[in-house]
Amino acid sequence: MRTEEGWTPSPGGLVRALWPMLRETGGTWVGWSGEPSSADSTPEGFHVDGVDLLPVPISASELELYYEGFSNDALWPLYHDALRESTYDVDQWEAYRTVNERFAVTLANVAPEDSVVWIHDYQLQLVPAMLRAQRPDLTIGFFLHIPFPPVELFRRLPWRDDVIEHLLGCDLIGFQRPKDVANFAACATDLLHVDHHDGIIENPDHQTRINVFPISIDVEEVEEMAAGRATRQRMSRIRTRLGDPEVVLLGVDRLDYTKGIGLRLRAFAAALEEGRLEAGRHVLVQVATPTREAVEHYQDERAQIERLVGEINGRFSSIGTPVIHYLYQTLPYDELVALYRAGDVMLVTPFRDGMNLVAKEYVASHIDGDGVLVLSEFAGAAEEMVDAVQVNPHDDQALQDAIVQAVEMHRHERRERMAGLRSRLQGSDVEGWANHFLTALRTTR
Ligand code: GDG
Repeated sequence: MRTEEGWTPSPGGLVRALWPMLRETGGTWVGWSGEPSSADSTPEGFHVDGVDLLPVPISASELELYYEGFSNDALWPLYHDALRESTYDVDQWEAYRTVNERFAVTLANVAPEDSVVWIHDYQLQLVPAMLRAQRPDLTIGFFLHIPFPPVELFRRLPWRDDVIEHLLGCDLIGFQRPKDVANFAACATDLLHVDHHDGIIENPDHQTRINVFPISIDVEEVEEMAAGRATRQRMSRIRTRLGDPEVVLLGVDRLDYTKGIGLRLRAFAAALEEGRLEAGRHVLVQVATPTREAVEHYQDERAQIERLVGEINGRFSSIGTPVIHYLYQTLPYDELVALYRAGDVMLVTPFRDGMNLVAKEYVASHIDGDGVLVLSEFAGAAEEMVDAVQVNPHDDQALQDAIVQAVEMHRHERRERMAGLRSRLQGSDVEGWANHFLTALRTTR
């Protein structure tokens, strides 16, 4: 992305995990710059903080067809339990192919002989085979950040065989959960009749390994930020401005229909209605980060959530003390960490989520050893975060009960659960995740 200081990589755990490695190994980061440009342009590579960056151009119309269209209006809903109807459009598919081919050609041109290429996420699923066809010397890995759907759903995709065939161009494919590995194996064997045994798929000229690599966060960085004086001051300022409530409940999500924001708001309102929670004593802060605003499902979701916030505040607030504080904004990361620290109860209630890093960031921020995480069973993070209050977000009553249980939880139990969550998280940070994947990838050949 472009800032006043020039081009910098978008902040985030992935960048933080891979940057030091790329700097050490002299690797190149190939990606979209974040701004549309002519598809024929050949952008210059540049060097930032010891790493070579090479932008791949994507035009405004490709963004609409490839990114907003095929990636986020066909694949994203399909891969998340078909929570919304997917649009299957042949022009979007063609644009997806074209952009994937452009990435493959760019990579084929820059990758040194016999080097390792690591491709990320659902927007680039065709790149592996396209790249292998041009550069069989390369070792190719792919990590899917979102769930891989069960075969009954995946079958709906008109280009289902192409997607699997192209992913099988990899030497290693990493997934978040064992279920994603099983779903992918079932799709590959059912649709393409390939031979699969012990996490290895046999292709005519190579093997593809499939395995689980649950992603994590930069635990140390979040902890350091949480411990800082500025964060502590910010945290107490937040609580004061919220009217010093007994319990601050918190939600932080991209405003995405997979995240279950509406359900959570309704469960909170129902608990107020039934007198299990009380305005003034209990306050909910919901940060909803703007995302994919050009896609209709996202516009609808935003309108529904904002109406709901208005209804609930209208019904339960008094002047100067709303029950829900709603921010449709992207906050600076240090402010987010202060909010995590200020949150006594964190609500992470997606219908489906590859992992969910917010849950991990909340736990890392709670260096005080207190705080309760309410976590959907349908987040990938639920596999590891067994000390959270886990809940089926489709069950209104169970969700309301989980929220009330978290609010009323005795200090002793809160601390015990948080200790369990924190000790598991300490042992699995994003650097370990990246090392684990790359070591597995390097040993595939
Ligand atoms: C995909 C998968 C998987 C959020 N609001 C703000 C902000 N954020 C940051 C959080 C967190 C990240 O965005 C969100 O990560 P999640 O994992 O929760 O969700 P997705 O964006 O859907 O990510 C997911 C992930 O990939 C990684 O593999 O876990 O399942 O869907 O880091 O902190 N950051 C800032 N301001 C905000 O307002 N600065």
